[in-house]
Amino acid sequence: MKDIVDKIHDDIKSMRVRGALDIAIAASKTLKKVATSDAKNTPQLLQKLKRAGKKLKSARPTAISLPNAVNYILYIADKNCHLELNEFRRKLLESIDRFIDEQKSALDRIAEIGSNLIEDNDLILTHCNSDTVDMLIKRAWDDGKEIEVVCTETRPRYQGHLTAKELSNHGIPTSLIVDSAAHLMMKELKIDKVIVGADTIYASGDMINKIGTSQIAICARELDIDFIVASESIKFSPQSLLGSRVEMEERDPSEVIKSGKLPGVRVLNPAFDITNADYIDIFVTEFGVIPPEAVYHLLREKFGWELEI
Ligand code: RUB
Repeated sequence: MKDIVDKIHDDIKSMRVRGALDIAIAASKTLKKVATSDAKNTPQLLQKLKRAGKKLKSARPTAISLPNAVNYILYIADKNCHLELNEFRRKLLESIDRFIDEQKSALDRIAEIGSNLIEDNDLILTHCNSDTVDMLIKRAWDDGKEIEVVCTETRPRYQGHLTAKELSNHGIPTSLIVDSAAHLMMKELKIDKVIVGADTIYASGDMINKIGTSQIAICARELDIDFIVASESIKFSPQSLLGSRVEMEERDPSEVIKSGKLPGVRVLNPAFDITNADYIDIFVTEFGVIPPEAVYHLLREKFGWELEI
C-alpha cells in the first residue's frame, strides 16, 4: 500500500485535491497521521515529520498556504521536541486540531464579513474555483441578498464549472462564460463586483491567483468595478517581508492541447498570475476588511513566528 504522505503528495500534485485552503488542510491532516505513527522516541518522530513536511511542500509550488501550514506544524513540533514521546505527540495533535479548526473558522468569518459587503441585486463575477468565494457568495444568498453570479470557465482545467455547479445547486442564478468574454460581459451585463480567491499574497499587497485573474482585475479597473479578494491569512506570505517570491507553476501542455503538441508550436501552460496591488480594492480576511497597503502590517503582526525560524 502507498504511504499516506506519498498518496496525499500525488493527490495535490495531480489536483485531485486542489484550491489553496484545501491543500493546506490536506497537508495538516497528513502530518497529524504521521504524528500518530510508530516511533521509538521524540527525535525519531520529529525526523519523520520533517521528512513528510518536505515531501508535502514539494507537491505544488505556488500556493503559500501549503508551506505555511507545514511550517507552522513543524515549528510547533520543534518547539516541543524536549518533551517525551507521548507528551510530544499529545501537544502536537492538539495544536494541529486547533490549527485546522482555525482555518475552518476563518472561512466562516470571511463568509460573514463578505456577505455584509454584498448588496441586493449585485451581479458578481468570479474566476476559477475558490471555496472561500463560494462560501461568501452562498452566505450572502442565505442572508437574503438577491444576487446573480457570472463564472468564467477558467481554461484549461475548467474549475469555473465547479463554481457554477456549486452556486447554481445552491439556488443562485448563475451564468457561465468563456474566459475571453470577461471584459465584454463585465461591460454589457454591468457587473457590480468581481470577487476572487488567492493562492499567495505578498507584503506589497500583490496577489497570486489562477491564471487570468490579473487581466480581469485590469478590466475591472477600466470599468470602475470593485475588485475584491477573499482570503484567509494562511495565504499571506511572511517570507515576502524579506523579499522572497514563490515559484509560478507551469503545468503540462497536455492540459491545453489534448495531444500535448501542435506540430511546430510551443504550447505554454502557466497556471497562475500576479495581480498588482494597484488593481485590488480590498482583501476580505478573517481579521476584517483591509486595503492592500495594510497587508504588510497584518503580516508583521500575525506571522512574526515564521521569521524567527
Ligand atoms: C485554485 C485557485 C483558487 C485559490 C483560492 O487554483 O486559484 O482561486 O486557490 O481557493 P487550482 P480557496 O485549481 O490550480 O488549485 O479559496 O479554495 O483556497
